[in-house]
Amino acid sequence: MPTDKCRAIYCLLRLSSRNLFNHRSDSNFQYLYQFRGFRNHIDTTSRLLEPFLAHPKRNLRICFHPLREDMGSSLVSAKISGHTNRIHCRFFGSGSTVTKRNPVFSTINADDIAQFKEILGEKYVIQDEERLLAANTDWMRKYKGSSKLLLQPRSTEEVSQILKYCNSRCLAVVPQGGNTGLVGGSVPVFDEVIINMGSMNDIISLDKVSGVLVCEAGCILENLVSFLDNQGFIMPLDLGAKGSCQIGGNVSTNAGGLRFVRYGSLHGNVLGLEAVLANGIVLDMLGTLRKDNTGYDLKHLFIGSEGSLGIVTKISILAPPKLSSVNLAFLACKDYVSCQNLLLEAKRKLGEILSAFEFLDGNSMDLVLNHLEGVRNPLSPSTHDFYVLIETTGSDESSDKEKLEAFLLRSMEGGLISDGVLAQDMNQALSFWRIREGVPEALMKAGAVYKYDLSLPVEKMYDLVEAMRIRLGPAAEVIGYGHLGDGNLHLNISLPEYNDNVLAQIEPFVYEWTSKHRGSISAEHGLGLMKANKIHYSRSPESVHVMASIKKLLDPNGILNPYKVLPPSLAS
Ligand code: FAD
Ligand code: 2HG
Ligand code: ZN
Repeated sequence: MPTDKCRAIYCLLRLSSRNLFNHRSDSNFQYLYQFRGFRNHIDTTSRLLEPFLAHPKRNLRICFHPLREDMGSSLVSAKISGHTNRIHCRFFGSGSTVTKRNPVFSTINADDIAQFKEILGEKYVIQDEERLLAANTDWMRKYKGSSKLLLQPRSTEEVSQILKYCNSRCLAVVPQGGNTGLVGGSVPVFDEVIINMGSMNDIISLDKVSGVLVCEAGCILENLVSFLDNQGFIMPLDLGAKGSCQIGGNVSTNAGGLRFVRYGSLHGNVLGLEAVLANGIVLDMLGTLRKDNTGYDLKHLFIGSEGSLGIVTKISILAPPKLSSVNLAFLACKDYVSCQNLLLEAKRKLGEILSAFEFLDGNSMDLVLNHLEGVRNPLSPSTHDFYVLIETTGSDESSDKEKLEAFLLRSMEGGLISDGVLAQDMNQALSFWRIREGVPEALMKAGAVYKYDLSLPVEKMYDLVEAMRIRLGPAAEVIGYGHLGDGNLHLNISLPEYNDNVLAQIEPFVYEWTSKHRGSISAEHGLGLMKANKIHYSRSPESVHVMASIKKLLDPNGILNPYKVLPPSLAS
């Protein structure tokens, strides 16, 4: 047997001889779990938006001004006869995408501010420049709006009054949760009013028999995780942004995350919702029943519609019981086919206890090691082309462990795994997760990034990463990672700075490739602003037409999150 393999098998056996970590018995679990949560930091020292310039009837000389040298999102300014004027037009992500401000929308005036103060009280009507800057800027610092107003409602009634007023004045709004979205959906494009849901953060009830949690939309995911952990339950959703994202944002993006392979989509786990329509009407769909076939199930329209049909104010969600035995293995595979075969085997042999199956390629690992402090490769000194994390969660410590060990040894002997280590305690498990969850953060530190979140047949998925590497050559770092267990690839292209020539090589190629393989151009992040004009790559014209009709019915003035999700020409 090659020495590498011996070492790996030894490692697996040695480390798995103890139980890995036990949620119930470890009093430090809560702290460590929270530590794992990602904390969002917006760079408040970023420059404020320069005003746009415009003069529709003249020939304009248009020039691009990157807002930050390292993040090249572009504003358009124009000089007309030596004067600078406002142009209501922006370029985002793709050089070919131009968004124009819809002139139907009104502009905020003093009467509006007075009205909002009347509804919310002075403290919750925010015009402070620094806070506006953060709320106008997305997590990637790629999309920046120029809103002059941030509202923080504390009740459904306040949300209703805000929307009723905005609708009557034709003021456009952006619902905002934790602002961790990755497609430019959570920030204004122009001067839309930002409605941040963070002050609606009450946990309303937990039914310990059914496991149904009811809470307000502004609850931070990690706070719900902690609350449920103390009560002997878990959230059916886990993602790297848990320290900042809100359950309302998760529901509105239909977030997938790390546990999808086990617990499935929020379309299955969310039992009920309360949402406020554009005209202020409150839709009470906050049921807590597992089964309810009375007519159309309207809540599903709001799950994944990215704030374009209504503002979600309350949620009821099914929380699975916390189980006592959790194990995590960090493995290396020599090639992508081995990762794929390992997944097939894991589904067959670990079936009922499999709770995560994630992968990252060697380039993603290098990026994490180069940019995140304190992270090390648990399998060094060798480096590998692919890494896989397999987590199991079950109720029988000894048999779960036995099952996983047997699976890993068989996979190692069969050549599917070339090296591996089982976390021997919670700290080690957290350090393994840090590698996988740290990839988006490492990408941000590396410079500019083009992100694609694709659903593809698993056997084809990595071909796209390789095709992109050949296409772009050494000018860009192409990495592939993601939720292999769900057929979800995160293709990321990292560059020192944004470059329109490189972008022209990536798009529309990436969308055409995905469409040709019958994939989806948005597996879990949504369409937002980035892909509003790309929906046709994954949905038929007839489906898009029905979506536009639904939008028109629920939001006839188009005030809710304009320019996002659907092509603006259809939505307004
Ligand atoms: P925001 O970013 O504030 O908003 C997202 C969208 O939802 C916007 O269109 C906004 O208008 C709308 N919205 C927000 N709240 C409401 C509401 N109450 N009512 C109506 N509309 C609303 N996503 C995944 O699916 N899986 C992952 O594994 C994952 N990992 C991530 C890791 C990192 C480090 C980061 C930064 C992001 C990750 N994301 C992931 C992307 C992101 O979609 C999720 O973080 C999350 O679901 C967004 O929640 P949020 O509260 O931050 O919403
Ligand atoms: C993840 O799974 C997130 O880590 C982010 O969905 C993906 O950065 C990305 O492309
Ligand atoms: Zn993801």
